This record gives sequence, structure tokens and C-alpha cells, in this order.
Amino acid sequence: MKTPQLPPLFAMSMLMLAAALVPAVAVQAEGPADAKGPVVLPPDVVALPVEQAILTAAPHVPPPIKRKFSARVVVNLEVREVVARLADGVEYTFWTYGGSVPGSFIRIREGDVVEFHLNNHPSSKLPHNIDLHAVTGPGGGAASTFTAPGHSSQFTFQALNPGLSVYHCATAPVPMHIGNGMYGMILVEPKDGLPPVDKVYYVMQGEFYATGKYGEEGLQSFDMAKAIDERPPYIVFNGSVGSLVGDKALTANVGEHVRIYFGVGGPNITSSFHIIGEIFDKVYPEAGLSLPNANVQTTLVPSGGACAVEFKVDVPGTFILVDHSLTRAFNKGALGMLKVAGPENRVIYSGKEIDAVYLGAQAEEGSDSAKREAELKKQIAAAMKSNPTIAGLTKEMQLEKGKQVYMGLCFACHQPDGKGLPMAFPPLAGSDYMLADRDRAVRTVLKGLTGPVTVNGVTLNSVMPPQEAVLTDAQIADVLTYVFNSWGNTGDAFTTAKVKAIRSEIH
Ligand code: HEC
Ligand SMILES: [Cu+2]
Repeated sequence: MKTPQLPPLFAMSMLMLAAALVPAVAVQAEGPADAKGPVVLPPDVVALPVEQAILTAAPHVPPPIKRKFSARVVVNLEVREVVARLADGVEYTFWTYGGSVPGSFIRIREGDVVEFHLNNHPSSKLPHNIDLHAVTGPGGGAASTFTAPGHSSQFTFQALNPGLSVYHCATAPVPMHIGNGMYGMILVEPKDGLPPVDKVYYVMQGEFYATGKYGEEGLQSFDMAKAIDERPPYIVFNGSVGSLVGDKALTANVGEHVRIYFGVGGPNITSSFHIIGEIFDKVYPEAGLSLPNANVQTTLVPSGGACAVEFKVDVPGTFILVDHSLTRAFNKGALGMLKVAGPENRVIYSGKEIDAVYLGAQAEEGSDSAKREAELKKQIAAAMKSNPTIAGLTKEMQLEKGKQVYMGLCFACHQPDGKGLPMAFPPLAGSDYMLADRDRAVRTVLKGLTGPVTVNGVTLNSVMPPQEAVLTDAQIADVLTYVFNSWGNTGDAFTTAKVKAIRSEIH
């Protein structure tokens, strides 16, 4: 989504730092009655170095943690209710962590002790809280962080398990708070870190139960009835239709390793996450970050869950991120782009090599012809009962059968219209050469033809493959009946007996 201008990373971390210096005042002055007061930390924890967490807006991720020891990390997350773009011409009142959807990315290390501050902006209309799936404790922090507008809550937790986790608001009605955009992710890096990669991105899918239909203009809000029925008009990546498209696409260069932290905020719908034209070299399923799966095409990500995918980009081009439940991608917005720049590798991917006419094993006219043949057979059966003069119908049937042979075989060279191709295949339509000698035509089909041949004044010296092993005598009689009676050609039917005779003659 287009957020109110986010400050660049540096300025933002400065802001976080500044904010971190004041909140204690607010908490102590106006803490709710059930506040237990600051935790008394044991000396070994008090002795840990203190750090301010750097938070980032999607699709960016804070820098990797280099330290090899635990720290006390101070996180300051601000809740803001904002009106922003959901799609072109469509605005929505989002409830956010950090001003945009998904919420700010938080990055800590396994074993860290986190002093978490949830600050609800004074302009908010409602109280909010946070349930972090990385927290071991009741409600994942929800009960400890229920915060009225203009208030700030503080609680402390220790990150016991590594992994990439969703966080979300858990204030009633919970599906409405999540449905308005109140979700984000927190990465608890394993103690040994993660393998280094060149590009890291943050993408979250979530659905919006807007009152209007998809694309209906104006300011939209949450529709509880649609949410209960799970009928969202919008299912999007990073909070809006087109958030990762065009000049907002993710980028990488050929040869780079890319990691995407992908999560689903929901509130309800799971994702079949897939990148068109890429294979995930590794997927950390459900984002536990211990044992990756290898060589995955599509990975299923639950609502309120996440995964980390990694892949090397080998060739340039635009790769499309989708929920492979594809109407979501093409009709509801769950579509993003990864643009890869760099030199081609035409062995890995050639691009389009040749554009040639392809009419299928049997051109369409062939199958119409089969239907017509069946009809004619019926007519013959009927005619035979009442009238012994069936010669006309027999020829007509031969024509239809012959057309099927032609459209299954000869058309590829002599073309469906019998006109051939200049310099390559001679015409059969109006061919003086063919029409001059009926027996020679039978021999041509049986034995093929090589050496110079002059058709209608044009000489060609090419090769026609023999068909004697491919076609029966009846089929040859039929196909020649067809070519001798099509495209303006006229002639009698060929009989199976005649073809049979010529076949045995030339053997
Ligand atoms: C793989 C391509 C190919 C196929 C398939 C093919 N032909 Fe030909 N045909 C040729 C070529 C090439 C020549 C000219 C050969 C030469 O230059 O000596 C030719 C020549 C002919 C000729 C004599 C020249 C003329 O234009 O009158 C006839 C008749 C003919 N083909 C009929 C057929 C029929 C009927 C079929 C289907 C049963 C068929 N061909 C299938 C390539 C093909
Ligand atoms: Cu909320």
C-alpha cells in the first residue's frame, strides 16, 4: 500500500531511538491499574548489552544480526489508524503497526530479552494490543499490551524459540482488527544465524473484506458479514493491489540468492505461495528455520503462519509472485513481481526460439469430416435399402475419408489449402503435373518423390517421403480422391483395387 511517506531506514532508526528514550514516562504516568510494574531482571540479564531494534516497512527487512551473544532489545511499535490506497481509486481505513500493512518487521536473536513497547497513537479511535507468535506466555503478549489511544504499554519476554513468526492484534473482534491490517512479522534468528544471501524481502498476504466489490471506488471499510462468510473482494500482498508491481517490484540480479520472508496475516485465508518461473531451492516450511525442504514449487502457508523461501536467480526476466489459488492472484490482487536483471543464459532458458504454424495432429477440418463421414454412412445404409444407385454417395464418402487422411498427414507440407509453400512444397491445387497422370500420383504417394519436378512451370528438387508403410490402399485411394476433387481440381474417384494393383506392380 502507499503509506504516508515512510522515513528512510537511517532516519527511522533515529526516530525509534528518540522514541525509546521517552516511553517510560508515559507508561509510569498513565499505566492501567493492572500493571505489575517493571520486572526485576536477574543480574546476568541486566548485564546484557541494550539495543534498540531497527524496524522496517515491507518489503524491507532489518539488517542481519552480527552479534554472537544475547542482548536486551528494546522494541517500540506504534499503532496508527490510517486511510490509504487499497487499489486504484479505492481507499481503506487501515489499522496498522508502524503506519503500513503489513506491520513493521522486527528482527531479534534467539535468547534475546525483549522490552516491548506498544504505543497507540493519540489519533486512534480504538484500543489495540499485540499477540506475537514468538512469545511464550498467555496471549503472546496480548493481555499485557491492551492499550488505549494515546497510551503506551510495556512488557518483557525472552525469545526462546528461533523462527519467523506472525504478530497480530488480538483485541475483540479479533478478525476485524486483523482484517483491517493489524499483522506483521518478527524474526527470531537462530543462534547460529542464517546462511547469508544477497537479497532479502518481506512479503505478507492478507485479505480485505471491503464493503464494496473489487475495484469499487471510494473509501471502503470492513464488512463483518463478508468476513464471517470468508468472501473477501481483495486478497493482496503487502496491503494493497499492486504493492509489488511495476516500479515497486522486488529486484535482483542474475546469480544472486534471494530469500523471501513470506507470511499470511489472514485473518482467514491460507496461501499457496508460488513464484511463476522459479523453483524454491529451499523452503523452511512453517518458518521454524531449522530443516529446509529442497526444490519446492509451491508452498502452503497457513493463516497466522509463515515460511522462508530461498532461491538463486539464474536468468533475467520478470517472475510473478502469486497465491496459486489463481483467481486470488488474477481477480483479487494477490500478485507481485520480482524483476531480475542481468545476462541471458539461453541454455537454462532460451526464450522463444521458433514461431511456426501448428495445426495439431489432425487439423480441425479433419474432425468435422469424421462427423460428416458418419452421417454419410447412415445415408448410404438408408440409400442402399431404397435405391441401389449409391455410387455418388460412395465417392462423397471417399472424399470425406480422404480429407481426414490429408488433414492428418499431407497438409503439413502441401498446406490445408493445397497450395503448397514456395521453394519447399509443390502445390496440389491445380497441379498440372499431378492431374496429368493418375497412376503416377498413386506411385508418388506410395514411393515418395525425389529429384527435380516441374509443377505449373516451377521446378523444385526436393524429397517427399514414401507413404507405403503408413497408409493402406484404401486410404491412398481416399486421399487421392480428395486431392483430385478439391481446390478446383476435378476427377473420378480412385479405387482401392487400382491402388492395390499399382502397389504390387512396383514391388
Ligand atoms: C514431408 C512433406 C510432404 C508430405 C507429408 C507429403 N508430401 Fe507430397 N511432396 C512433397 C515434396 C517436397 C514434393 C516434391 C518432391 C520433389 O521435389 O521431387 C511432393 C510432391 C508431391 C506430388 C507431386 C507434385 C505435385 O505437386 O503434383 C504429389 C501428387 C504429392 N506430393 C501428394 C502428396 C500427398 C497426397 C500426400 C499425403 C498422402 C503428400 N504428398 C505428403 C512433400 C510432402
Ligand atoms: Cu487492534
